[in-house]
Amino acid sequence: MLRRVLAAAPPPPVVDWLIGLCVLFEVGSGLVSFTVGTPDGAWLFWLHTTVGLTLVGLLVFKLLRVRHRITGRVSWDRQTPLSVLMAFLAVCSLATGVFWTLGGNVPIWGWTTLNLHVGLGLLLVPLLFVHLRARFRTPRATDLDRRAALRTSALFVSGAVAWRATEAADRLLGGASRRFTGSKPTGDLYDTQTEGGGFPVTSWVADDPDPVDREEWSLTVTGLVEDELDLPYEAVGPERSQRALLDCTSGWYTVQEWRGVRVGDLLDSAGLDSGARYVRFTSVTGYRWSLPVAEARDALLATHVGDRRLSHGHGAPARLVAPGRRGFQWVKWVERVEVRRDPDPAQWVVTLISGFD
Ligand SMILES: Nc1nc2c(c(=O)[nH]1)N[C@H]1C(S)=C(S)[C@@H](COP(=O)(O)O)O[C@H]1N2
Ligand SMILES: [Mo]
Repeated sequence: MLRRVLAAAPPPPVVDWLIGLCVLFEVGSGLVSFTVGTPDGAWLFWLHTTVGLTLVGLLVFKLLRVRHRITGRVSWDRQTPLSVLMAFLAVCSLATGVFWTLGGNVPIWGWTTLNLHVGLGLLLVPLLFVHLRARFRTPRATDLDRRAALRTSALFVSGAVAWRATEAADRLLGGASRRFTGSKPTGDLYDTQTEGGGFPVTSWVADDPDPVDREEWSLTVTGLVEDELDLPYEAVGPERSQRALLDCTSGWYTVQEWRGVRVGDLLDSAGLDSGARYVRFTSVTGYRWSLPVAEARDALLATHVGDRRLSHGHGAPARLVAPGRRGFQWVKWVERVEVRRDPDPAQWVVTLISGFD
């Protein structure tokens, strides 16, 4: 039986290379997927799942091949503990990924199984490089013959079939409520009654300001505008209402009725200068995100959600509502709107470290 499984494997060096490449692809596609919020990017999630399931097959080949080195018939060398740890992490990150895909979730200290999947996957990257330093071999031409190519293709086809099968299984298990991003309705994950607006308060990392006093707060509109604005809370009046879906990369989503001021109206009051291309929203904490002007126009600075004023946790006095963007881009506690010519690559770092002193 084991021999028959191994007979379907590409040559060992090819398996090893494919594992390395697939892991890197999974980490890359997983990180990029954090920025996908509209269905035209759904293919990235399909690809991520297919390559992940292909990786399951590759790991089976690899573990069957090296099992003697682990079970001790060949004595351990200095690299073996690292290899065992990597195998463990790889199996766990694949298992958590598949489990989540099938609708499962076992929260641990407020972490969803999707968070765990991401964390385990990221841990693998540094270990992979250490492992490569010790065991790296350039592939030889003889490894890459036609048979190896056929077996490799067969493996990816099996991965794609397995992906379709998990989709079907998921539908049978009632997973239709999940988005293409993998996110589930909050009610599946949290006791929504205990949370302010019926959905969880989530801050990406360490952003946790003191409550912002509405009386002292004001919203400035600056940058490439004809007239700078400095608006008190009452002027950010909730005259515009919009239903929008908030999809957090922790794996939950919620549809809410948001009310506030349309960013396009703010920009019209201020008047745009000719070079205006981006609008940057900055929180009292420094956390910030930019949107292209056209997209920003349709965004909302919300002061209310549902029939209530925003709670502190959800970003009072005002937070960005950016339909089609992922949750981490919906800046909370916004105090400054800046019209700019250039994009803002540093926002990627700022969002991660915001709140750490
Ligand atoms: N200033 C600031 N805004 C933020 C965050 C943050 O940490 N700081 N977290 C973001 C993340 S990751 C999400 S999912 C949403 C969550 O909004 P909620 O707490 O109202 O559910 O806010 C976003 N806005
Ligand atoms: Mo999030």
